[in-house]
Amino acid sequence: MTRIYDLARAEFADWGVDTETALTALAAIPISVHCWQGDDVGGFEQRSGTSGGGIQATGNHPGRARNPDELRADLEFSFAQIPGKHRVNLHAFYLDTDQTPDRDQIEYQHFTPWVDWARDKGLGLDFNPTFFAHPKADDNLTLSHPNAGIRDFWIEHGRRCREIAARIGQELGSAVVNNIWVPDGSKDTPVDRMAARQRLESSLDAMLAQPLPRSQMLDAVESKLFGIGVESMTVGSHEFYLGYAIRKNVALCLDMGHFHPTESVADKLSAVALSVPDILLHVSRPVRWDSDHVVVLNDDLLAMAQELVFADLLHRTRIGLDFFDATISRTAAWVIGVRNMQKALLRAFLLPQALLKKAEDQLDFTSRLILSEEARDLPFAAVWSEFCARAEVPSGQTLCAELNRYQTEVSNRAGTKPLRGIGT
Ligand code: RNT
Ligand code: ZN
Repeated sequence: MTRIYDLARAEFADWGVDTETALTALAAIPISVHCWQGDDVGGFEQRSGTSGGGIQATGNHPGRARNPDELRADLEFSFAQIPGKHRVNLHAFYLDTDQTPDRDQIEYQHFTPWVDWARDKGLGLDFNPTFFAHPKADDNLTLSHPNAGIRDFWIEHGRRCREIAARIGQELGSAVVNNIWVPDGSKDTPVDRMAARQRLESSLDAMLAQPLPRSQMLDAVESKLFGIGVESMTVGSHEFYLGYAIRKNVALCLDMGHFHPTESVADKLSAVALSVPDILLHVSRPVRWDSDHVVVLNDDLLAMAQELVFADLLHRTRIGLDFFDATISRTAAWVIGVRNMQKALLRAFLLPQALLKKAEDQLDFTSRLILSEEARDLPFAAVWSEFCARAEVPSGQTLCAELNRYQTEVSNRAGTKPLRGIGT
Protein backbone atom coordinates (compact mmCIF):
# COMPACT_ATOMS: atom_id res chain seq x y z
CA MET A 1 0.00 0.00 0.00
CA THR A 2 1.33 3.46 -0.86
CA ARG A 3 1.67 5.54 2.24
CA ILE A 4 0.42 9.14 2.36
CA TYR A 5 3.99 10.21 3.10
CA ASP A 6 5.27 8.58 -0.08
CA LEU A 7 2.66 10.41 -2.14
CA ALA A 8 3.60 13.68 -0.44
CA ARG A 9 7.27 12.99 -1.01
CA ALA A 10 6.64 12.56 -4.74
CA GLU A 11 4.59 15.75 -4.91
CA PHE A 12 7.29 17.79 -3.19
CA ALA A 13 9.88 16.25 -5.50
CA ASP A 14 7.89 17.69 -8.43
CA TRP A 15 8.52 21.11 -6.92
CA GLY A 16 12.21 20.40 -6.54
CA VAL A 17 11.98 19.77 -2.80
CA ASP A 18 13.40 16.73 -1.01
CA THR A 19 11.29 15.86 2.04
CA GLU A 20 14.02 13.66 3.52
CA THR A 21 16.44 16.60 3.55
CA ALA A 22 13.74 18.69 5.24
CA LEU A 23 13.15 16.04 7.92
CA THR A 24 16.87 15.78 8.64
CA ALA A 25 17.21 19.56 8.87
CA LEU A 26 14.24 19.84 11.23
CA ALA A 27 15.54 17.11 13.51
CA ALA A 28 18.75 19.09 14.01
CA ILE A 29 17.04 22.21 15.42
CA PRO A 30 16.68 22.39 19.19
CA ILE A 31 13.99 24.66 20.60
CA SER A 32 14.74 26.25 23.96
CA VAL A 33 11.69 25.58 26.09
CA HIS A 34 11.07 28.26 28.72
CA CYS A 35 10.65 26.81 32.19
CA TRP A 36 8.45 29.71 33.27
CA GLN A 37 5.36 28.53 31.34
CA GLY A 38 5.17 25.63 33.81
CA ASP A 39 4.38 27.69 36.91
CA ASP A 40 3.13 31.05 35.64
CA VAL A 41 6.53 32.75 36.09
CA GLY A 42 6.52 32.16 39.86
CA GLY A 43 10.01 30.74 40.45
CA PHE A 44 11.22 28.67 43.40
CA GLU A 45 12.93 31.12 45.69
CA GLN A 46 12.14 30.24 49.26
CA ARG A 47 11.39 33.81 50.05
CA SER A 48 8.39 35.91 49.24
CA GLY A 49 8.71 37.33 45.81
CA THR A 50 7.46 40.83 45.30
CA SER A 51 6.49 43.04 42.54
CA GLY A 52 7.62 44.20 39.25
CA GLY A 53 8.53 43.37 35.78
CA GLY A 54 5.53 44.66 33.94
CA ILE A 55 4.75 41.17 32.71
CA GLN A 56 1.76 39.13 33.73
CA ALA A 57 0.55 35.55 33.63
CA THR A 58 -3.22 35.54 33.92
CA GLY A 59 -5.47 32.62 34.74
CA ASN A 60 -5.88 29.99 37.41
CA HIS A 61 -6.06 26.66 35.62
CA PRO A 62 -5.34 23.78 38.01
CA GLY A 63 -2.06 21.89 37.91
CA ARG A 64 0.65 24.52 38.09
CA ALA A 65 4.04 23.03 39.02
CA ARG A 66 4.83 24.02 42.62
CA ASN A 67 8.43 22.88 42.93
CA PRO A 68 11.36 21.85 40.74
CA ASP A 69 10.44 18.15 40.80
CA GLU A 70 6.95 18.83 39.53
CA LEU A 71 8.30 21.22 36.91
CA ARG A 72 10.78 18.62 35.68
CA ALA A 73 8.06 15.95 35.60
CA ASP A 74 5.86 18.27 33.53
CA LEU A 75 8.73 19.01 31.18
CA GLU A 76 9.49 15.31 30.77
CA PHE A 77 5.89 14.59 29.90
CA SER A 78 5.89 17.48 27.43
CA PHE A 79 9.11 16.40 25.74
CA ALA A 80 7.61 12.95 25.24
CA GLN A 81 4.95 14.61 23.05
CA ILE A 82 7.46 16.62 21.05
CA PRO A 83 9.68 15.18 18.32
CA GLY A 84 13.42 15.86 18.55
CA LYS A 85 15.94 16.81 21.25
CA HIS A 86 15.56 20.21 22.85
CA ARG A 87 16.73 22.58 25.56
CA VAL A 88 15.26 23.97 28.76
CA ASN A 89 15.53 27.68 29.39
CA LEU A 90 15.97 28.37 33.10
CA HIS A 91 15.50 31.67 34.89
CA ALA A 92 17.78 32.28 37.86
CA PHE A 93 14.87 32.28 40.32
CA TYR A 94 14.14 28.65 39.45
CA LEU A 95 17.09 27.52 41.54
CA ASP A 96 16.74 24.11 43.18
CA THR A 97 18.19 24.20 46.69
CA ASP A 98 17.25 24.20 50.37
CA GLN A 99 19.40 27.26 50.86
CA THR A 100 17.99 30.76 50.55
CA PRO A 101 20.59 32.81 48.72
CA ASP A 102 19.59 36.29 47.65
CA ARG A 103 20.02 37.09 43.97
CA ASP A 104 23.52 38.45 44.55
CA GLN A 105 24.53 35.22 46.31
CA ILE A 106 23.47 32.51 43.89
CA GLU A 107 26.03 29.96 42.76
CA TYR A 108 26.34 27.05 40.38
CA GLN A 109 25.64 24.58 43.20
CA HIS A 110 22.09 25.93 43.46
CA PHE A 111 21.39 24.60 39.99
CA THR A 112 23.11 21.21 40.00
CA PRO A 113 19.85 19.20 40.18
CA TRP A 114 18.83 20.86 36.91
CA VAL A 115 22.17 20.08 35.30
CA ASP A 116 22.14 16.45 36.45
CA TRP A 117 18.63 16.06 35.13
CA ALA A 118 19.45 17.70 31.80
CA ARG A 119 22.52 15.48 31.36
CA ASP A 120 20.47 12.42 32.17
CA LYS A 121 17.75 13.34 29.68
CA GLY A 122 20.11 14.53 26.95
CA LEU A 123 18.77 18.08 27.08
CA GLY A 124 20.63 21.35 26.71
CA LEU A 125 20.07 24.25 29.11
CA ASP A 126 19.89 28.00 28.67
CA PHE A 127 19.84 30.66 31.37
CA ASN A 128 18.50 34.09 32.34
CA PRO A 129 19.33 36.42 35.19
CA THR A 130 16.10 37.41 36.98
CA PHE A 131 15.80 41.18 37.31
CA PHE A 132 12.18 41.21 38.56
CA ALA A 133 9.99 39.81 41.35
CA HIS A 134 12.33 41.15 44.00
CA PRO A 135 12.14 44.02 46.52
CA LYS A 136 15.14 45.69 44.88
CA ALA A 137 13.21 45.82 41.60
CA ASP A 138 10.06 47.35 43.08
CA ASP A 139 10.49 50.60 41.18
CA ASN A 140 10.93 48.77 37.88
CA LEU A 141 14.51 49.96 37.95
CA THR A 142 17.48 47.63 38.29
CA LEU A 143 20.65 48.12 36.24
CA SER A 144 19.62 51.69 35.45
CA HIS A 145 18.60 52.62 39.02
CA PRO A 146 19.91 56.04 40.12
CA ASN A 147 21.14 54.43 43.36
CA ALA A 148 24.59 52.88 42.84
CA GLY A 149 24.03 50.34 45.63
CA ILE A 150 20.99 48.92 43.85
CA ARG A 151 22.79 48.89 40.54
CA ASP A 152 25.71 47.03 42.13
CA PHE A 153 23.36 44.44 43.61
CA TRP A 154 21.95 43.68 40.16
CA ILE A 155 25.37 43.81 38.50
CA GLU A 156 26.53 41.15 40.95
CA HIS A 157 23.46 39.06 40.15
CA GLY A 158 24.19 39.36 36.44
CA ARG A 159 27.86 38.47 36.88
CA ARG A 160 27.00 35.38 38.85
CA CYS A 161 24.45 34.31 36.26
CA ARG A 162 27.08 34.52 33.53
CA GLU A 163 29.43 32.35 35.55
CA ILE A 164 26.68 29.86 36.32
CA ALA A 165 25.71 29.77 32.65
CA ALA A 166 29.31 29.13 31.61
CA ARG A 167 29.69 26.35 34.13
CA ILE A 168 26.47 24.70 32.96
CA GLY A 169 27.69 25.00 29.38
CA GLN A 170 30.96 23.36 30.34
CA GLU A 171 29.23 20.56 32.23
CA LEU A 172 26.82 19.77 29.41
CA GLY A 173 29.25 20.42 26.56
CA SER A 174 26.86 22.84 24.88
CA ALA A 175 27.04 26.64 25.02
CA VAL A 176 24.35 28.15 27.24
CA VAL A 177 22.67 31.36 26.12
CA ASN A 178 22.48 33.81 29.01
CA ASN A 179 19.76 36.29 28.10
CA ILE A 180 19.59 39.66 29.79
CA TRP A 181 16.21 41.31 30.03
CA VAL A 182 15.60 44.08 32.54
CA PRO A 183 12.20 45.66 33.18
CA ASP A 184 13.64 49.15 33.62
CA GLY A 185 11.43 51.94 32.46
CA SER A 186 9.15 54.74 33.40
CA LYS A 187 5.40 54.91 33.89
CA ASP A 188 5.28 58.58 33.04
CA THR A 189 7.34 60.72 30.74
CA PRO A 190 10.89 60.90 32.04
CA VAL A 191 13.01 64.03 31.78
CA ASP A 192 16.44 62.42 31.69
CA ARG A 193 16.32 59.44 29.38
CA MET A 194 19.99 59.85 28.57
CA ALA A 195 21.09 59.44 32.18
CA ALA A 196 19.01 56.26 32.55
CA ARG A 197 20.47 54.80 29.36
CA GLN A 198 24.01 55.70 30.33
CA ARG A 199 23.51 53.97 33.67
CA LEU A 200 22.15 50.85 31.95
CA GLU A 201 25.07 50.85 29.56
CA SER A 202 27.73 51.10 32.23
CA SER A 203 26.02 48.47 34.38
CA LEU A 204 25.93 46.10 31.41
CA ASP A 205 29.59 46.83 30.71
CA ALA A 206 30.47 45.94 34.29
CA MET A 207 28.36 42.79 34.16
CA LEU A 208 29.85 41.59 30.89
CA ALA A 209 33.44 42.61 31.61
CA GLN A 210 34.73 39.12 32.35
CA PRO A 211 35.47 37.26 29.11
CA LEU A 212 33.99 33.76 29.12
CA PRO A 213 34.55 31.09 26.47
CA ARG A 214 32.05 31.07 23.63
CA SER A 215 32.06 27.32 23.76
CA GLN A 216 30.44 27.60 27.21
CA MET A 217 28.17 30.62 27.12
CA LEU A 218 26.76 33.31 24.88
CA ASP A 219 25.50 36.69 26.11
CA ALA A 220 22.24 38.00 24.69
CA VAL A 221 20.37 41.27 25.30
CA GLU A 222 16.59 41.65 24.95
CA SER A 223 14.83 44.89 24.13
CA LYS A 224 11.24 45.85 24.74
CA LEU A 225 8.77 48.54 23.73
CA PHE A 226 6.78 48.90 26.95
CA GLY A 227 5.33 46.96 29.88
CA ILE A 228 2.63 47.29 32.50
CA GLY A 229 3.68 50.22 34.66
CA VAL A 230 6.44 51.23 32.27
CA GLU A 231 4.30 52.62 29.50
CA SER A 232 6.16 55.83 28.73
CA MET A 233 9.75 54.73 28.33
CA THR A 234 11.75 51.53 28.34
CA VAL A 235 15.42 52.12 29.03
CA GLY A 236 16.50 49.04 27.08
CA SER A 237 14.65 49.89 23.88
CA HIS A 238 15.30 48.21 20.53
CA GLU A 239 17.67 50.94 19.34
CA PHE A 240 19.53 50.83 22.64
CA TYR A 241 20.20 47.11 22.48
CA LEU A 242 20.74 46.94 18.73
CA GLY A 243 23.55 49.44 19.13
CA TYR A 244 24.84 47.72 22.23
CA ALA A 245 24.89 44.28 20.61
CA ILE A 246 26.76 45.61 17.60
CA ARG A 247 29.34 47.45 19.68
CA LYS A 248 29.89 44.63 22.17
CA ASN A 249 29.57 41.71 19.81
CA VAL A 250 26.81 39.98 21.80
CA ALA A 251 23.65 38.27 20.61
CA LEU A 252 20.53 40.33 20.06
CA CYS A 253 17.30 38.85 21.39
CA LEU A 254 14.19 39.66 19.38
CA ASP A 255 10.98 38.92 21.27
CA MET A 256 8.01 38.79 18.91
CA GLY A 257 5.88 40.63 21.47
CA HIS A 258 8.26 43.52 22.00
CA PHE A 259 7.51 45.69 18.99
CA HIS A 260 4.64 47.72 17.67
CA PRO A 261 1.92 45.28 16.57
CA THR A 262 2.21 46.35 12.93
CA GLU A 263 5.96 45.70 12.78
CA SER A 264 7.13 42.39 11.33
CA VAL A 265 9.78 40.77 13.49
CA ALA A 266 10.52 38.36 10.62
CA ASP A 267 11.52 41.35 8.50
CA LYS A 268 14.05 42.42 11.12
CA LEU A 269 16.06 39.19 10.96
CA SER A 270 17.99 39.82 7.75
CA ALA A 271 18.43 43.49 8.67
CA VAL A 272 20.00 42.92 12.08
CA ALA A 273 21.89 39.81 10.96
CA LEU A 274 24.15 42.00 8.84
CA SER A 275 25.40 43.73 11.98
CA VAL A 276 25.09 41.36 14.95
CA PRO A 277 26.90 38.03 15.23
CA ASP A 278 24.12 35.96 16.79
CA ILE A 279 20.39 36.22 17.19
CA LEU A 280 18.19 34.85 19.94
CA LEU A 281 14.48 34.61 19.28
CA HIS A 282 11.78 34.78 21.90
CA VAL A 283 8.97 33.28 19.94
CA SER A 284 5.75 34.61 21.37
CA ARG A 285 2.31 35.83 20.27
CA PRO A 286 1.21 39.30 21.14
CA VAL A 287 -2.55 39.82 21.05
CA ARG A 288 -3.09 43.60 20.88
CA TRP A 289 -0.09 43.99 23.19
CA ASP A 290 2.81 41.94 24.59
CA SER A 291 0.32 39.45 26.01
CA ASP A 292 2.55 36.37 25.72
CA HIS A 293 -0.10 34.05 24.27
CA VAL A 294 0.85 30.50 23.27
CA VAL A 295 2.24 30.53 19.75
CA VAL A 296 -0.08 29.24 17.08
CA LEU A 297 0.73 28.40 13.48
CA ASN A 298 -0.15 31.86 12.16
CA ASP A 299 1.34 34.08 9.48
CA ASP A 300 3.81 35.70 11.90
CA LEU A 301 5.27 32.35 12.88
CA LEU A 302 5.40 31.08 9.30
CA ALA A 303 7.09 34.28 8.16
CA MET A 304 9.66 34.01 10.92
CA ALA A 305 10.53 30.42 10.04
CA GLN A 306 10.66 31.21 6.32
CA GLU A 307 13.13 34.04 6.96
CA LEU A 308 15.33 31.83 9.12
CA VAL A 309 15.50 29.24 6.36
CA PHE A 310 15.57 31.45 3.25
CA ALA A 311 18.13 33.88 4.72
CA ASP A 312 20.24 30.96 5.96
CA LEU A 313 20.25 32.21 9.54
CA LEU A 314 19.63 29.02 11.47
CA HIS A 315 23.29 28.40 12.21
CA ARG A 316 23.54 31.67 14.15
CA THR A 317 20.06 31.90 15.61
CA ARG A 318 18.94 30.30 18.85
CA ILE A 319 15.22 29.70 18.98
CA GLY A 320 13.59 30.12 22.38
CA LEU A 321 9.93 30.33 23.29
CA ASP A 322 8.48 32.98 25.57
CA PHE A 323 4.83 32.86 26.54
CA PHE A 324 2.86 32.13 29.69
CA ASP A 325 -0.78 31.19 29.66
CA ALA A 326 -2.29 30.20 33.01
CA THR A 327 -5.80 29.65 31.63
CA ILE A 328 -5.00 26.32 30.01
CA SER A 329 -2.98 23.21 30.77
CA ARG A 330 0.63 24.38 31.26
CA THR A 331 1.99 21.24 29.65
CA ALA A 332 -0.36 21.50 26.66
CA ALA A 333 0.82 25.10 26.20
CA TRP A 334 4.43 23.94 25.93
CA VAL A 335 3.61 21.05 23.60
CA ILE A 336 1.45 23.18 21.32
CA GLY A 337 4.01 25.97 21.21
CA VAL A 338 7.07 23.84 20.49
CA ARG A 339 5.28 21.72 17.89
CA ASN A 340 4.02 24.84 16.14
CA MET A 341 7.52 26.26 15.97
CA GLN A 342 8.68 22.98 14.47
CA LYS A 343 5.78 22.85 12.03
CA ALA A 344 6.59 26.37 10.87
CA LEU A 345 10.22 25.40 10.30
CA LEU A 346 9.23 22.24 8.48
CA ARG A 347 6.95 24.22 6.16
CA ALA A 348 9.78 26.62 5.47
CA PHE A 349 12.14 23.74 4.61
CA LEU A 350 9.49 22.31 2.30
CA LEU A 351 8.83 25.48 0.32
CA PRO A 352 10.13 25.58 -3.26
CA GLN A 353 12.81 28.08 -2.28
CA ALA A 354 14.82 27.82 -5.49
CA LEU A 355 11.79 28.43 -7.73
CA LEU A 356 10.60 31.36 -5.64
CA LYS A 357 13.99 33.03 -5.49
CA LYS A 358 14.49 32.56 -9.22
CA ALA A 359 11.17 34.25 -10.01
CA GLU A 360 12.08 37.17 -7.77
CA ASP A 361 15.55 37.47 -9.28
CA GLN A 362 14.02 37.74 -12.69
CA LEU A 363 11.52 40.35 -11.47
CA ASP A 364 8.78 37.88 -12.36
CA PHE A 365 6.48 38.88 -9.55
CA THR A 366 3.51 37.16 -11.14
CA SER A 367 5.20 33.79 -10.94
CA ARG A 368 6.39 34.56 -7.42
CA LEU A 369 2.80 35.15 -6.34
CA ILE A 370 1.37 32.16 -8.19
CA LEU A 371 4.04 29.85 -6.77
CA SER A 372 3.66 31.20 -3.24
CA GLU A 373 -0.09 30.75 -3.31
CA GLU A 374 -0.06 27.31 -4.92
CA ALA A 375 2.60 26.18 -2.45
CA ARG A 376 0.18 26.82 0.41
CA ASP A 377 -1.70 23.68 -0.61
CA LEU A 378 1.26 21.34 -0.61
CA PRO A 379 0.83 18.27 1.66
CA PHE A 380 2.84 19.55 4.63
CA ALA A 381 0.70 17.59 7.10
CA ALA A 382 1.81 14.23 5.69
CA VAL A 383 5.47 15.13 6.22
CA TRP A 384 4.81 16.37 9.76
CA SER A 385 2.99 13.13 10.63
CA GLU A 386 5.92 11.18 9.29
CA PHE A 387 8.28 13.24 11.46
CA CYS A 388 6.16 12.48 14.55
CA ALA A 389 5.86 8.80 13.67
CA ARG A 390 9.62 8.37 13.23
CA ALA A 391 10.18 10.07 16.59
CA GLU A 392 7.47 7.89 18.12
CA VAL A 393 5.49 10.82 19.43
CA PRO A 394 1.73 11.12 19.03
CA SER A 395 -0.11 13.44 16.68
CA GLY A 396 -3.74 14.32 16.04
CA GLN A 397 -6.38 12.70 18.24
CA THR A 398 -3.82 10.60 20.12
CA LEU A 399 -2.00 13.77 21.15
CA CYS A 400 -5.23 15.34 22.43
CA ALA A 401 -5.92 12.24 24.53
CA GLU A 402 -2.40 12.25 25.99
CA LEU A 403 -2.52 15.95 26.89
CA ASN A 404 -5.90 15.59 28.54
CA ARG A 405 -4.83 12.50 30.46
CA TYR A 406 -1.81 14.27 31.94
CA GLN A 407 -3.80 17.37 32.79
CA THR A 408 -6.29 15.23 34.73
CA GLU A 409 -3.35 13.71 36.58
CA VAL A 410 -1.92 17.06 37.71
CA SER A 411 -5.24 18.84 38.27
CA ASN A 412 -5.49 17.71 41.86
CA ARG A 413 -2.20 19.31 42.84
CA ALA A 414 -2.98 21.40 45.87
CA GLY A 415 -2.04 24.97 46.45
CA THR A 416 -2.55 26.34 43.00
CA LYS A 417 -2.00 30.03 43.28
CA PRO A 418 -4.88 32.43 42.79
CA LEU A 419 -4.91 34.76 39.83
CA ARG A 420 -1.68 36.66 39.95
CA GLY A 421 0.81 38.37 37.79
CA ILE A 422 4.36 39.03 38.72
CA GLY A 423 4.07 41.75 41.25
CA THR A 424 0.35 41.74 41.74
C1 RNT B 1 9.56 40.14 29.26
C2 RNT B 1 10.55 39.42 28.43
C3 RNT B 1 11.33 38.33 29.10
C4 RNT B 1 10.48 37.51 30.05
C5 RNT B 1 11.21 36.36 30.68
C6 RNT B 1 10.45 35.76 31.80
O1 RNT B 1 8.76 40.97 28.55
O2 RNT B 1 9.94 38.92 27.29
O3 RNT B 1 11.96 37.55 28.17
O4 RNT B 1 9.33 37.04 29.43
O5 RNT B 1 12.46 36.76 31.03
ZN1 ZN C 1 11.10 37.64 26.03
